[in-house]
Amino acid sequence: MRHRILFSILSTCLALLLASAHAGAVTLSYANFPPPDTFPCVQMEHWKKEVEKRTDGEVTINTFPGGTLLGAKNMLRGVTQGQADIGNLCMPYQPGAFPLTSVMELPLRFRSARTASLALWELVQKYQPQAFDQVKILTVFTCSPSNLMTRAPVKSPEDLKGMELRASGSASDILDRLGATPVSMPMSETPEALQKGMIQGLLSSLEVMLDLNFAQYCPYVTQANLQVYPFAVVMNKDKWQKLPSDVQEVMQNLSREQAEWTGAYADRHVDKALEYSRTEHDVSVFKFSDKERRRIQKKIRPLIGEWKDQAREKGLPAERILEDVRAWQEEYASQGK
Ligand code: 3IO
Repeated sequence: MRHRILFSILSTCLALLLASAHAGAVTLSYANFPPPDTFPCVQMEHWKKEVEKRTDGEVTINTFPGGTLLGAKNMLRGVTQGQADIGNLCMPYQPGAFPLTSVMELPLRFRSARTASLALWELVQKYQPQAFDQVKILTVFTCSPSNLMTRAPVKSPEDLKGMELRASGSASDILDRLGATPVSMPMSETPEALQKGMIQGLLSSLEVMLDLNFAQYCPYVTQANLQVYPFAVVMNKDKWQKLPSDVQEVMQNLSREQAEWTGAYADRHVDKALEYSRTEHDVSVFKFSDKERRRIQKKIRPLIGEWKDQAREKGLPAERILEDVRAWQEEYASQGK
């Protein structure tokens, strides 16, 4: 009798121990730099939900939006050093640090974030960029094609002359070629700069008109499709290698799907933000004529050649990379835009 009671107590303890060891066996922190409502954080919450669901509760992801764990510019270093297990970084915030994937920042005229995100995903699979050697890439994506959000109307490149506009990476070079005065900073610093009048607008994807309420400060939008901003979600390598293989598999299988989901979400959200800007803030949306577009392309096209020279100097097969990116662009654009 005593033995039976003892046995049942012991086996209950064992069962509880196993259950608690299973539930939340792996807990990971995920750092992000912009506020929670922005698309990089929406994709983070989507990924968290999918991973938790697909691992049956074996994994718990704790998310830290708004730069509460790591900021925009120290994301890669912070994840490499283990201050966060996972982090979302925007490559153009560290010009020169990503000589291969910076091809995505060029004025290649992607027409959607979905297409650009899938092209970037293919790019990192095929070329395994060295800049990410110290981390594991979980997924990649881009924002939707960038346009101008300004305090004053921009109807031709001449209107940009001397205008202080916020951008980052190649987007700043593009603004420079068009005669504007680029001010480089991460998106997370832009709301304050706009509020204080330090800048007269920005070059980025339009969903921030809604998510960061830039419609309040920028009554003018000029659709120009100048470039996209590429992002990468990276994980500390040691933490990755210590994950159970079933969890690694879930994350691996989610990588491309997540890139596509995020791109499609970003594109949808731009449409919603434009509708909001027009109806709630009476924002004027202007589109350059074909003639203006050709003049602009001519001014900024040399950036592609300059990227090639820099990439070649670093020993990269620049020509082949560009050809591949253009082929993926065409392939994925043919599925939608
Ligand atoms: C972006 C970055 C953070 C939050 C929302 C965003 N929408 C577009 C971007 C692209 C970007 O990184 C930038 O700096 O324009």
